[in-house]
Amino acid sequence: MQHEKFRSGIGRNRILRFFCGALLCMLCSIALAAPLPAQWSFRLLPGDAQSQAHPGLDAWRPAQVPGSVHTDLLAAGVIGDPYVGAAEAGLQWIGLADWEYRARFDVDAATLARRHAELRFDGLDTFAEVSLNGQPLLRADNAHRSWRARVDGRLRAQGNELRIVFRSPIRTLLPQVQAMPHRIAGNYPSPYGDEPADAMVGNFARKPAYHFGWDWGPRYVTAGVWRDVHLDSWDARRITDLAVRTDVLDDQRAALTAQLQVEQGEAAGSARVTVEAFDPDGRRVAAVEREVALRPGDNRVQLPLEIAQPRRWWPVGYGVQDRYTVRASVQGADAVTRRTGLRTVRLQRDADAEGGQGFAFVINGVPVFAKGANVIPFDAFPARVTRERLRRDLQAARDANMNMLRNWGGGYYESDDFFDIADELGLLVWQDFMFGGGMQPGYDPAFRASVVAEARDNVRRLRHHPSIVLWCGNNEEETAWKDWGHGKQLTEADPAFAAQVWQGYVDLFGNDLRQVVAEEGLGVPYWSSSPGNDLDAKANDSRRGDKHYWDVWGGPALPATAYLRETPRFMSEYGLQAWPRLSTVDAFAARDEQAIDGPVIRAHQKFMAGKGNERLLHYIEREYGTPRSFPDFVYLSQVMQAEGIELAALHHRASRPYTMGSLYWQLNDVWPGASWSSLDYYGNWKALHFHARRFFAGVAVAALRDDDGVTRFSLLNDGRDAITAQWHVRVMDVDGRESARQQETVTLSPMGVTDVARFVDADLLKGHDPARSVAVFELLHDGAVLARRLVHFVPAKEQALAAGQLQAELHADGDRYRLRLQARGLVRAAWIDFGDVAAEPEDNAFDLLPGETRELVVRSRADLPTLRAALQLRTLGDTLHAPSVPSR
Ligand code: BMA
Repeated sequence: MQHEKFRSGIGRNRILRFFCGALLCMLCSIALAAPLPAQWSFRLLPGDAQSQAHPGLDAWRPAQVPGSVHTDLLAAGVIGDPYVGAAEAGLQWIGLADWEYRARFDVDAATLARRHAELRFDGLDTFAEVSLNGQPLLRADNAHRSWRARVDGRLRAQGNELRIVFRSPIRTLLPQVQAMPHRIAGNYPSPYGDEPADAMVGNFARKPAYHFGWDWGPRYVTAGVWRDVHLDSWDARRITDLAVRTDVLDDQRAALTAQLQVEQGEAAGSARVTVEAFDPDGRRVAAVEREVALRPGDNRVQLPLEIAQPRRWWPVGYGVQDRYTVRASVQGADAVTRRTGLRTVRLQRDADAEGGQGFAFVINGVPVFAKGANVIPFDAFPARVTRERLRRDLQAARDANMNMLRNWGGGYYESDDFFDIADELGLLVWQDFMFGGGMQPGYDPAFRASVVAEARDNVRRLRHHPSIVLWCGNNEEETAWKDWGHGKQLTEADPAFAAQVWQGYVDLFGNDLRQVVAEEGLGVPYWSSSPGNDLDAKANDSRRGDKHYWDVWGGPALPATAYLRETPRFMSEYGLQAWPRLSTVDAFAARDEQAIDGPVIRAHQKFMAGKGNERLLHYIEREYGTPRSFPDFVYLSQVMQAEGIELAALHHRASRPYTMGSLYWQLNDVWPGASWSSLDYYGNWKALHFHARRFFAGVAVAALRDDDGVTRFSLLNDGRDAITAQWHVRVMDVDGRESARQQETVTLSPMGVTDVARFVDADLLKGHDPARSVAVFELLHDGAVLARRLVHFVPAKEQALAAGQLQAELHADGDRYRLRLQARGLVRAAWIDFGDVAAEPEDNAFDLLPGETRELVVRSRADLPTLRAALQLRTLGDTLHAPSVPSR
């Protein structure tokens, strides 16, 4: 916070800031309409077919709004926890039933006295029939958009009743899907028999796709009021939208245009419109006022604003995240505020001499190498996701030196909280529209109109967030059609229909959504599909556009070293799975259920319909050998994931500027289970997340050894300044005897890669035993190690790693603890675990050289004896060579 430092000595400014801040808070509260204060209840719709198997559910029970029918049934004690055990099969009936929600509410005199009123539903999931006081109000069929209904004169002071019937999406859509002579590709078929595998409805519903099950999460086809309901009221007019467009942004000035939407009542009139801008310290830095004529209905009002010496919003690592507040007020209407950041964004698409085309984000004129991960929904039931949970996982992303997250298209458009936190933390967001895979009826004009309404809604809701730097049409639809056989099969079966489906795709993603982003997106670029090259002939091309690479883990299941031979322009997906730590597994499986092939464990492993552990074993066995117990399996899965993804990410970074991004699959989890995530459902860091903090650090060492025994050594510097430092390469045996050393002073170019050398094994080993050797590549500055990477010459299972090489002592130090570690011989993949005792070591999942010591801070509320008793240490040597199977 550089600007804070410059100002901190000036007392008068502090006081001014306090008052301006307080004023802005008041303004914000005016702008946020409070949720409808209502008593909500729910029931199975009387007469529903499920009532025979589930009697008594047509009685009203208390409901939570925002919420979902599954969480309401759980709270009512009707069902058990959908995340515990193997609960899914027994809960699919919920998605086949119709449900009814009811809200009873009173309206205060001030609201009643106003001329106009509107009920706004921020999220109805999905096929909903809404009535107010016994009269129909609206019908909804899209969970991704908000729905509004005017209720002028329809409210009373007491005893209003809102009813919402939610129809089963499966039963609603199945007849039309079954009537199709040929089907379009869906995603994951239900293994539970609630929906026929050859007539999947998910792609026909504008409902979060992952609710129908995904390869990292359960199938819970839920329903309900998943976002807030508001009652808005006004008299002469109201502001329905405020956007701030940046027209010019340089060091001297920002020229902005405030775009207001003003809804005027029945009579034309005129009103004074004021727009003000407040700088990050709360000082008013610009204001404009104008009398405008207003026609009945919708009016667009534009006012120019100019800010001198603007403070820019930067992605983390490039500068501060300054934000301005813009306030618009119209005489006779409530004021509206928007918090925004000033930045420019450009997608650089330079053609190269080999026929390739780049893909790079340029923010405020600076090319940014994107480092980060893909984000999936944070829960099967989105209303359970609190701001605290979002902050926890986004903060963890920033702490791991990420600067970009991709919001993947199979979920839902994230909450305002998500983007507010991303803005604050300087995380760039690649935002997909909500299409997760397969194909959809783009040939149906009504479907497309629904998507356009949804897109307009969300782009308008989110466009003031400086974090959003790309709107992307969908996830993997184009590549699925072109490369996975979907297009070919349908074309063979019914060429005319296939042509219609493809044309629908082009209309929707090539035209409709592009146009919405051009009209509403305030200059943020649009990209039709990930992976793709914006409707180029080839969809997943390493030389053009962005790339998803799944030959490692997926398809041929190549070894992780294959990552080194895949060099795309921007890697937007690649991944390896791992299980979460044992305390997370304990949350859904009893200890005696914890077996690699146990039914509860398989129920929480969604890849290849529960066979994902076979894929995991394939990778673990290749490099580390066969795990001897479930805890070994969990640990080795994390080591494998971390080491594999590290190889890929460093290779992507070392390929700069040809490659300009590396987003691994995936950051977070939807529930406790096996997945490609680096953070588990509870926010615990897997080994990968600790590795990410090192391999995404601004300065890092890439020493990448391929199967041919060649190690490419380069130094990475994302910073905007050159760095002069020293590199060392040492080769030693597992007991620390050094056999070779080289070192040199080097200047690392800014925002780039400094290639140092290529080593063949023989140059490094000089005849020493590869199984007993390790090469240590380091970058040092003033004697301190800035970055290090170890290179091994044989798979870990063949390396001479011994058990019992790590010693630990834990001491209290004021309100925290210090853990002193000492390695006798080479220690790989040390893992510090306190079991069920809450304790966080400041680092984990690291290597130690023979003889090396390291001291770590541990934070915990537990006392010293409890912590000492809980402490468990593991290393690769212990896991592969300890005489007995470790217990816990
Ligand atoms: C990708 C994604 C997801 C999926 C993941 C893991 O390609 O787009 O649909 O969950 O792979 O298989």
